Order: sequence, then structure tokens, then C-alpha cells
Amino acid sequence: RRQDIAPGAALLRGFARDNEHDVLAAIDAVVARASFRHMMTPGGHTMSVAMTSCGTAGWVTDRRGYRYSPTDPDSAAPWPEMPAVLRDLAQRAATEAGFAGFDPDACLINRYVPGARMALHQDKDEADFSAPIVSLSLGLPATFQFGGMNRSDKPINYQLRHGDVLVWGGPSRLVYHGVLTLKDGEHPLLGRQRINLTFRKAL
Ligand code: MD3
Ligand code: FE
Repeated sequence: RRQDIAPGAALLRGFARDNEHDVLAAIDAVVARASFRHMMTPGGHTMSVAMTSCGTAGWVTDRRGYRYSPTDPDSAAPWPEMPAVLRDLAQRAATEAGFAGFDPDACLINRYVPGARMALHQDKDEADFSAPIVSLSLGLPATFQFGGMNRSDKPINYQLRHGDVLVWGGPSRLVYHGVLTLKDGEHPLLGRQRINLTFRKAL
């Protein structure tokens, strides 16, 4: 059930399969109040991945830079609360990976349609790197790239499928990572898309 892929990094295959319907309903409830949108990078490029958030803070990007915001810039309202079913899932996964006590305050929800990708990057906008990041993949499979501490380190590729959960902490917290261009396909529950949730301690 648990595959250790690097120090501090664990892959929990199919971890979210048993309550996938509750998880999807919780995501739908968030998206009903804070829609997916394509944000702009500080360099002026529109991201191919559409995003929204729930929790006390949400990750945003615009011409001013990357940051966590307590409000949705589209509505100026606070982000929707993090649904308990999602927070509990992230906490159970973190515990299984050796990070008991994980208390996420932000959940970034990424939507990929065929052709969307995420270039290699580090997640370093969070205040405290001692907390792990928990990621949940849903819908179409994707190839995830797990690199090293330098952008030039050759990444190892992993196929992520519906229900897989990854936990990144300790020495793996700041590794470069990305997602290759999503291939077309049809998922029985989600259709032609992949959704990825990342639970973070942002503040
Ligand atoms: C490794 N998302 O939102 S999740 C992101 O599938 C992001 O949407 C990808 O990278 C996605 O920032 C990958 C897996 C992941 C997330 C955070 C990490 C891997 C990580 C942080 C550190 C190391
Ligand atoms: Fe990331």
C-alpha cells in the first residue's frame, strides 16, 4: 500500500478510492462557490492548468507574483472552507507516511484537460517547510516528474492514477516536480479531465 519513493516521499496507491464519491461531491461544492480559472504567471503567461482553492488561504498568481491569499481574487470573498472529508483524507495520508499532526490550512485544486501541463517547479511560497504537502490525483492518469533539488537534476517519472495519494515532506519537500502534457482519455467518473488536490500548511 505504501511505496517510499525518496526520503520523506511516499506514494499511497489508491488511497482515496474507498470514499471517491464523497471526495468528488466535496470538490463540486467548493467549485460551485469558487470556479476554476486560468491564472496568469508573473511573466504574463496564462496557465494551462485551471485552479481554485479552499481553506483559510488559497494559492494565487498574477502579474504581481505568486502568493497565498485569504480571499478569492475573482469574488473578493474568503475561499470556501476546506470540507472535512478532504482535510481528514489528507491527515490520514500524512499519518500513514510518518507525518502525524499535519494540519493543512490551504488546498489548491488543479484541473487538467488534455493538453494541459505543469512545468518543473518547486513549491516554496509556504511559510513553513517542515510541514509536508499531500497530493491527491483524480480522473485521467498523468505522468508526474519527480526531480531533485536542482532544476537540472534528471527527473524520475511516475504514472499517477485515480485515487493515488502522494506525501512529500522532510528532505523531499523542496524537490523540483512537474506534470507532463495530459493525454486524452475518458475517465468513468470525471470524463476528459484530471483533478489534483494539494494540501498545504501555507500560513
Ligand atoms: C513534490 N501539482 O500544485 S502534485 C502543484 O499534479 C503541483 O497538479 C502537481 O505541483 C499536480 O504545485 C503535482 C504532487 C506534488 C505536489 C507538491 C510537491 C509533488 C511535490 C511539493 C514538493 C515536492
Ligand atoms: Fe508543485
